[in-house]
Parts: sequence; C-alpha cells; structure tokens
Amino acid sequence: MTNEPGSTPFQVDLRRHLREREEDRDLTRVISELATASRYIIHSIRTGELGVAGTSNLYGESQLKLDVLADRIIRKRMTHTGVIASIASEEEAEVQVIDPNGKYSIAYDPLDGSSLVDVNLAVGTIVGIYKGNDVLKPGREMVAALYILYGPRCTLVYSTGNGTHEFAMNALMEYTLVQEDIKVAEHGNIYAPGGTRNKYSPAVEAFVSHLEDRGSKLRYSGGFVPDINQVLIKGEGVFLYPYLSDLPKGKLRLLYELNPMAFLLEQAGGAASNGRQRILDIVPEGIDHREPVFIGSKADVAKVEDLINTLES
Ligand code: AFP
Repeated sequence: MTNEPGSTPFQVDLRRHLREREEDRDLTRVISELATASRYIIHSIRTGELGVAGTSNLYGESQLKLDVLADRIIRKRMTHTGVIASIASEEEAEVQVIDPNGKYSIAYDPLDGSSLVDVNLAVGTIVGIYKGNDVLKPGREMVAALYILYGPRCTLVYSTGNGTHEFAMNALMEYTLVQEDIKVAEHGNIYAPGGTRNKYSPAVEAFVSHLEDRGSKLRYSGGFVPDINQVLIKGEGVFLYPYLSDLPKGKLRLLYELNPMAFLLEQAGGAASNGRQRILDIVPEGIDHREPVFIGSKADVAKVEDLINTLES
C-alpha cells in the first residue's frame, strides 16, 4: 500500500496505519502524541525566537530556546498520554519518572542539530520507545523508534519492528503515508563523514578512501536526522561519525540518537555498528553514553568493520 508522492488515491494517515497493523493502542497513542508535538515544534521553528536560553544541558552546551521549547512540548504531550513511565531527554541531566506503573518509556533528542536552525538547515526530533520504566538497556529491546524531520517538508519515519515507513505532513498538519517498508541497498553511492578527517584512524581513513575510489559522493549537512534520512530515503549509502583521535567514543549519544536510528535502519535492511559491535547490542553505561557510529548500507558497514578488525586489532 503505497502513495506515490503527489498522488491521492487515498490518504492513509498515521493513526490509521498503526490501527491497520493492529499495533498496541497505548503505543499508537504515544506515537500519535509525538506526531502532535511535532506540529507545535515545526510552528516554533518557523516562527519562534532564536538565541540562547541561558541554561545549559548535561554536556555544557548552551541550550537554544528552541531546544528547551521542543523538550517542553514533547514532555507535556508524553505526560498527556497517561501511559508513560519515564522519559530521558538529551536536554535533561537525568531520567524523569512520570508514572512508575506506566507502560512505556522514551529516550529522545527533542531537537537534534538545533544549532543549524539559525542557518536555515534541516533539524529533527529522534525518539526511542521502550516497554516498562527502564531505558538503560540495549537498543534491541526497544519496541519502536521514530524521527521527525523539519525540512522543506515535515516528514515522520517510524518502525514498530514491522518495517520502516515514511509519512509527510499535509496542509492540515496530518501525517499521510508516503512509502512503507523502505529498503536500503547492500551498497551505496553516497557517504556522510562526520567529524574532522585529519583525526580519523588509519582504518576509517582507508574506508573513506575506498568509498571515494568507488565514486561515492559526499553528502553531509551536519544534521544527524537529515543526513540519515537521505541514506534511508535514497535507499543507499553510509553515515559515519567515527572515533576520532581526540574523541575516542565519537560524538553521538547512544540512547537519544544512535539506538533509534539503528532500529529504523535495521528494519530497512541496513546495519549500524560502532565499528566492532552492533549498536543495538551495546549495553548503555549511562544516559550520556556516546559511541562511534557507521550506519546504512549493510555491505558498506561490514567493509569498515573488516578494515578496523584488520588494521586496528
Ligand atoms: P547539535 O545538536 O549540538 O547541533 O549537534 C548535532 C549533532 O549531534 C548531529 O546532529 C550531527 O550529526 C553532529 O552533531 C555533527 O557534528 P559535527 O558538527 O562535529 O560534524
């Protein structure tokens, strides 16, 4: 069941898509409330003030007002569901308990790449959803993941473990199905290299040279959500934010960024690794756990794992 972009034989909206797949009603409620939150967030992005909120998050990064606002919007909508046990936000120093008997918990980055808003580049919300009240467990135990991309179009991509599906926000601010069961090819012709190349290890440098020699094109915006979205929707390629000489664990956070994207890409037939281990198998050491990441086309990820294993074991 696919709507070609622009065609309107019938508009399958997000709630109907979840219902027709007989997803748990409470999980449907959480995903639907996140979709509702995105309406307020996209409105704030397009009309809100920019500038520093005067507070800072766990990592010492000054929080833009939009970061704080997006966090507050999501927190309010999640509390409104009545089924959330706890929420872990990248913008907060610790996990917040909402209802110890809640059915689901979420780990999220309310506005990843927020520093890109003032140069008018795309940003996004990333969410991982867990059963029960504990988010400090391997990502393979998530029951769902989604991201919302605030770009020229506002799109939402989700998976509950039965494929990865894309929706676009229409003029009524409802999400309608664009494509379902997205697939990523074994190899890709685009790559998104994060960090600074002069700090890459020999194996990572060899991997990027391999991609360039193969004719792969560099596609990097500095926003994790749009850069991953490009690999997913183009159905090919690899994103890497590797370990660097001065960042041995890389930059991206396991709970808020890597686990949800790894879940979505694996559901699309891709792979996600820290170079030695499947991202979704990593046991979090804490809510601010960071990991290097290589994510996208399965054979490309296997290639860099092989280079690391050969050159750096
Ligand atoms: P911010 O959320 O601090 O803007 O960082 C965005 C991000 O975590 C992720 O979205 C990008 O993939 C990555 O940083 C880009 O990092 P570099 O600017 O070091 O390439």
